[in-house]
Amino acid sequence: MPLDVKALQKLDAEHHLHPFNDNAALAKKGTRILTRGEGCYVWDDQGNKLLDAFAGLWCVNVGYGRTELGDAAKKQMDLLAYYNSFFGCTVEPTIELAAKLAELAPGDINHSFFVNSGSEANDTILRLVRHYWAVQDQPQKNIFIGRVNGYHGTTVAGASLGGMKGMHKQGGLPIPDIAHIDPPFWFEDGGDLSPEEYGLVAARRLERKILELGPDRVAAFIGEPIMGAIGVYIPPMTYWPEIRRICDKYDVLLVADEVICGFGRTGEWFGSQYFGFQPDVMPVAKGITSGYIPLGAAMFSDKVAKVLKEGGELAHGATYSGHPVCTAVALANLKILQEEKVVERARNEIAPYLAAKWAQLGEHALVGEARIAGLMGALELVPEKPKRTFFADRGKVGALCRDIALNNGLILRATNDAMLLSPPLVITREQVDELFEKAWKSLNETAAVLGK
Ligand code: PXG
Repeated sequence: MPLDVKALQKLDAEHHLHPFNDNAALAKKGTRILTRGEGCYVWDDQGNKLLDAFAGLWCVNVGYGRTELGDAAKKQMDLLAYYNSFFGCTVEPTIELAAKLAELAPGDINHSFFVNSGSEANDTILRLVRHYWAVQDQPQKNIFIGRVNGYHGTTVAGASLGGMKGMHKQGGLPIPDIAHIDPPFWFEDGGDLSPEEYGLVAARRLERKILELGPDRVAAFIGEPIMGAIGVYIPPMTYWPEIRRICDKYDVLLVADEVICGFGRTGEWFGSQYFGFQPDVMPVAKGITSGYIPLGAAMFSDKVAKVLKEGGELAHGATYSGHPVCTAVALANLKILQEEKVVERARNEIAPYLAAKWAQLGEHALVGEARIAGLMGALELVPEKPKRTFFADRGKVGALCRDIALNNGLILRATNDAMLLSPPLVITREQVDELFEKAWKSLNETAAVLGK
């Protein structure tokens, strides 16, 4: 039976609050209802087939429609739909997933605390890292340093660690003892420096902030290896090793937020591996289940976990910490990623091909920079190429181009005037060609609307 779209839209407008939306405006316009997915495509309520170049919300790494994941969920639900990890108990898939993550995660990041989302992973990290210092008689070492325009989720701790001003305005954030430094964004901020020189300059902002606050007050630095939501800011290769050096010098824990970068997005299993640094703590979510079911984890190195394990009772946890259905689906998802060599294929076969196509899009008159790392990229739309400047009314052109692309059957996300790319890792070369054609056409149509 066809969907009664109008009736559903009415119910949606009446009863459903949407995240990151002007809900009154959306109610007038009517929501788009997605109905089906397969591989890199989704279908909407009008029957339109859309190439999802954003993998849902940076998460559908294995693509849509993998029935193995549903099979794993059903099998676990039939066997034992729920049991918790409190009272000295747990369940088999949760143990197996913790061990699998230890095998996959870089270096000695061998310990997982399970949660339901990336935001909760960061809430967990804020509490447990502060606890880590407190049980070592340094309760005053409790300040987290994040970055302006960083994104770490929307819970109280997540949004506070993040540095988005618009989010801080709602709900009285950030909470105390969180500081922010400017992000590494060469395109806007690099001036005449080479990207490599600029990477060091940007990293040394952390050192200045630690010295300003006092090293005995700073618990941790948190950053996304590549800043996603703000517009895929890919730092120069010099940035992260310098951050690691500074954290070591002042005994500050390094938290790499791998919620987007993790599980193959950059062509490596984790973003820290792409940039060649070793984190101490790592939130993960999204790609851990390819978005098929909610799951996140706060992951810790041997050194940090030892203190947490020997520091008495952990007064933290939720009903669904280590939910068996979610961990069973994660295991099935990681099996696909490993057995089908999805990450290696993305790195060796797709990333170079995609990078070449992306560079071609970078030649468009509207594109000031086409940046890409693995399967994560952005086209920065600018008014006056080759100047590294932005449109006066930031965000309008990006939204226009996004809507035009959608009309052309291509889902891209826009932040400000950057068009963001994050396709399923299983995208084929033919689908990259389709993506290129549709993106080029959409850039042309955007330019035409702007009278360019
Ligand atoms: N850390 C990072 C780096 C993220 O990108 C979170 C934490 C929070 O995860 P949860 O599962 O709580 O959403 C994220 C989430 C966007 C967008 O518009 C990005 C995210 C979420 C929603 C929208 O780009 N990233």
